[in-house]
Amino acid sequence: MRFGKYDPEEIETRWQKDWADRDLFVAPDCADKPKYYVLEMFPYPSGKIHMGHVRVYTIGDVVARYMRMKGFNVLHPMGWDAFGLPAENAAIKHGIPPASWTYANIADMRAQLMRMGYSLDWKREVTTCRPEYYRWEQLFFLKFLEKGLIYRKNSPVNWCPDCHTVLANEQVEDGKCWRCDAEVQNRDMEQWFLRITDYAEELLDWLDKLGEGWPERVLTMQRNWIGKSLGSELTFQVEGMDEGVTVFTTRPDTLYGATFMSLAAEHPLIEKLVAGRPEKAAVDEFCAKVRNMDRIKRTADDLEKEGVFTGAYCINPVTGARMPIWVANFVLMGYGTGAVMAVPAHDQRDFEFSAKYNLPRKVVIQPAEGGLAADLMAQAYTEPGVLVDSGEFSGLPNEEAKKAVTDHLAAKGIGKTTVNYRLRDWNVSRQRYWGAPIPVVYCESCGMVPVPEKDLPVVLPEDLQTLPDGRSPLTVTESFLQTTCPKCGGAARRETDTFDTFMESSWYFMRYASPTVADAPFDRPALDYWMPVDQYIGGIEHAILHLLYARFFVKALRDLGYTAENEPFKALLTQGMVLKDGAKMSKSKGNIVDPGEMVARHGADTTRLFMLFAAPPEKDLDWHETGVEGAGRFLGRIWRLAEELADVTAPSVACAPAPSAIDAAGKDLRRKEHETVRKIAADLERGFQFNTAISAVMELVNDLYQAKDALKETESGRAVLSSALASVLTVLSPMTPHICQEIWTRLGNQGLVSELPWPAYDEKALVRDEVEVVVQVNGKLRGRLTVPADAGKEEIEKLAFSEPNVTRHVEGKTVKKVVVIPGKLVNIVVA
Ligand code: ANZ
Ligand code: ZN
Repeated sequence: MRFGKYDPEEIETRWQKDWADRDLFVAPDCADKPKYYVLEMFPYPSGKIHMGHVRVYTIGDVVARYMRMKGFNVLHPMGWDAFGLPAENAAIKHGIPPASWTYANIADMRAQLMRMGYSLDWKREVTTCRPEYYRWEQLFFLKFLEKGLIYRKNSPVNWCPDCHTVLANEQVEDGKCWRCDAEVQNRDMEQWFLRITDYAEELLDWLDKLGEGWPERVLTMQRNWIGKSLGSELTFQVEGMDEGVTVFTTRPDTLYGATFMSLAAEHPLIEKLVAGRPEKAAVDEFCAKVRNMDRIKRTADDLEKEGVFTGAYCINPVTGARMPIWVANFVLMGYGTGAVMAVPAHDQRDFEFSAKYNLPRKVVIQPAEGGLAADLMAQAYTEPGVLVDSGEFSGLPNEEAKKAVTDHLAAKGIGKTTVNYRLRDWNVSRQRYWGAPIPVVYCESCGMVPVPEKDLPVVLPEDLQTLPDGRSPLTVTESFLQTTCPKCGGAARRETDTFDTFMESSWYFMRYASPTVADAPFDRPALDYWMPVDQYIGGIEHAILHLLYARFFVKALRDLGYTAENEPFKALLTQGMVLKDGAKMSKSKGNIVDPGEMVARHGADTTRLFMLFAAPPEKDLDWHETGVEGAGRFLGRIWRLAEELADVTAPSVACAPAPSAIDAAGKDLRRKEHETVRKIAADLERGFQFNTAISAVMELVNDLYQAKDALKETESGRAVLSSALASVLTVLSPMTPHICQEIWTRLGNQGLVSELPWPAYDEKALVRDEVEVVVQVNGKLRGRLTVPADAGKEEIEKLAFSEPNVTRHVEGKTVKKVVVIPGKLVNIVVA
């Protein structure tokens, strides 16, 4: 039989159509079968898929196809994270409304993904910029509001004074406006916050329970972001005022060494402290400057420590010393109490600060070897030690002293132990057009009034254009703005802020369970059946925010009764980047390889195979043309092998039963076939190690090439070849589904490879053949043994001694020595 030239384009598009026509990958809402939900992070519709997309969706597709063959009812959906800033930037640049840009991109990208042959359930496609989707987000907002889980607060935004507009963080470059280069300012505005901090402890606890399924480094990143810190709050009396300053400290053991006080520039007490003092002007100026710095800069280790003295003092409650009160740029208002008792001998930031402003330093913790002296220190001593110069606490190990000092102050009513989290409440409002509207209105008489549930969705007009200066057109569109107050019926204006796009990505994976249900966010039985996601796959860049917000959302929705789930993602795989010449592929580097071109040239199967073969999924992958060509050559090799064997083999299943009268060569190939099937399953179960799995198939194909001419000659040999070829196609089909299906069909097999069960190898087939071992007694050949090829030395020795002719020659003599060379010979020395 002639197969003709391997034409990936023709084969791939034909089978893709066939699969779509059959609804092959459409998942039922529920079933009696065990389910497996595999999900890759959904893409932002930027217009073109890039190699990073191809990599993550290929990995997910192999998982989905493998699990389907293992008998699971698989859910593998796709959708679009469709709101966001790039659409608005494109709108300004090209003069098209963000909506049309987005929808056109979705259509393009959908076609590109379809061309890759992914086993996606396109009937469940979710597009977050559609009111059918975001109306439920608006409903959750109302429920959160009712529960007090969402609130409004004044908070700084990036403000461009020239454009008169709020800038997203991505629009601030080096502290300057991306459009006009003006110096960006901080400006306070009313913003909406979700109380994720209410869930800090639970979010932290569950990280332990997620355990095995999540990469350790992601768990660590989440733990650090939540940043739980056990410490104490201690209060210092301000000299000459009826005020106290409360600090948060993790080191109450160093209280005797606290020599001054540092406040955040936003600390509410500052105004009172400097009122009427000569220091006021300098302090005001400094505070204004610091308030304009962003949080990241303020917490950087290498920040140049700066401060200003307020002129006021407070009193150290244990030493009675006067501590000058300073304002310092590295103290944040949002953490602890916004005030720090400075211990320059034992805290590096305080050390640097004291060095710069000549503030006193006092050693209160000595290392075991002693010898620490305040004047001689080059840096703070932050290690454990024993308390010195600390009154009644001197001599205590510092860990013990933490509790003792706090208890001592607690007895006086000026201290207590506390827990602090680095995690901040989540600001969910954005001053942008292309996002889901926040469903509240402002009425002159009633103030802020939530839009009633029955009036949802508040639909975002899709025909608007982002204003040339970047401002949201919602702020000037009367038809959107003007409404009536749901409470009093009077005139009201709509909220023009929209949701942070992280809101949409915090629950889309739940919507996939029942994406079209119109009277509720979820169909409960479907949701209960499919959740949680069994395997989530995505980039490490989402290790913190997206995953944390999604985890929080599930817990918050659970507490509203929408789901019984505690966590969204049972297991997480973070795939590596796609590099070219050692650098991440990016437009700015000009090293982009376009997947569309690759597929046109080599086909989807070759592109997929290269991606899977070039590196384990969690490692970075270096794109190189020779590797792609190699992958293509391997598929060509399988194509020609099948073509050659088509006439001599018969349709078969993988790992078919052994034919009778199988000879040694047949047994060898059959063993290799079963070993390969076993190895691939093991590699996939062990963290989806596709690259080693593919190597194993390559070896099997080599063996097939070597054995085929001999095996062709016998009936049993042909049966072995048929089964081995069926195994190659079956186990490779999750990775290169089109070519495997095409060959499968051409060989006369019925049905679809992707509907076959994952082959089960036969333990017996793995057993090695028997080999002959010669037995010598004192150098003379006395017998021949047939033993299993993998028999151990002991077993061979026993068999040798039970051979009658050998027994005869050793009888009555003393055995001096036995040498066993497995697979070859046994030498017995007797005297
Ligand atoms: C006195 C002290 C002595 C401190 C010492 C440390 C070492 P973590 O572990 O990250 O929670 N701190 C408290 N509030 C702060 C704020 N708003 N901005 C900047 N720094 C702040 O850090 C807690 C420590 O960070 C606290 O313990 C406090 O300094 C400082 F030898 O208090 B410590
Ligand atoms: Zn009203």
